[in-house]
Amino acid sequence: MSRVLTRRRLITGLGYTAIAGTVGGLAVSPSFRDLVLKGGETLAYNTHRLVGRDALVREYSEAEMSPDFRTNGNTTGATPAWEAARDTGFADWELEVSGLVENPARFGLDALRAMPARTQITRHDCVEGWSAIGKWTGVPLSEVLDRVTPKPNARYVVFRCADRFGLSLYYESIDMIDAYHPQTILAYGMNDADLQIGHGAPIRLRVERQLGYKNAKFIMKIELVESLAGIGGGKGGFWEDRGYEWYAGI
Ligand SMILES: Nc1nc2c(c(=O)[nH]1)N[C@H]1C(S)=C(S)[C@@H](COP(=O)(O)O)O[C@H]1N2
Ligand SMILES: [Mo]
Repeated sequence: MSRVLTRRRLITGLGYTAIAGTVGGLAVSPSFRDLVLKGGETLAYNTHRLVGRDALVREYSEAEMSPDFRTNGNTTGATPAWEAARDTGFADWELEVSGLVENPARFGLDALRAMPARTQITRHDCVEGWSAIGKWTGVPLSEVLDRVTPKPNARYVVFRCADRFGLSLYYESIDMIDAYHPQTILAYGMNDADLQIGHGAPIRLRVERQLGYKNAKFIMKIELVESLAGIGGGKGGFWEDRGYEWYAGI
């Protein structure tokens, strides 16, 4: 628990400091006060939306890749379905895509690999204070969404994972803007090899404008929803339910 609070203070603390420096004694409007009170989350969200829905994060060269990319959080799936799929080398694994879509579907790894692919070398920033530059290959989430046709009231994409802390399964969520961002991919490859189990095999999310914990590993199911209220603790992710920001903009 103390680790959670420390991490949270790190993010929101930075936001407060930055804004307080700018405000310095100005009479602030109610909306600006809102922004200050909500801290870094709102600031990062608004900044990203201002620079544009498709603004790309920096991509790096092969020479800049980290020699070691550590794992963090859970390093294996733990549900019977994931374990059974792992035992077939993920040949039997299927991604379920459901919720507010016209055509719910299931995609095996071969089907995902047959879709248009994207490779990007990006920097992963963990809220615990480490970063690593890695090469990710996968299918843009937009390609998958195009095949299931989201309904107009779909507002969030929820990622259901196969690992747990205690009794709680890991999950995450992003909005439709990040879902359609060109660098948002379902990665099945890392550093020119198949995605290793420790990094979230068979697929993990890369959502490059946000911190490490948003990048869900061991994905089993993608669900489109209108509200995050009924899911987990209602805050949009495993760590969000424990105090982290939902919008973890970098
Ligand atoms: N399913 C799942 N996804 C997860 C985690 C996790 O524990 N379970 N940890 C998150 C955190 S905090 C980080 S920093 C990254 C770590 O990814 P890596 O193991 O590839 O370094 O995965 C994120 N995604
Ligand atoms: Mo992290």
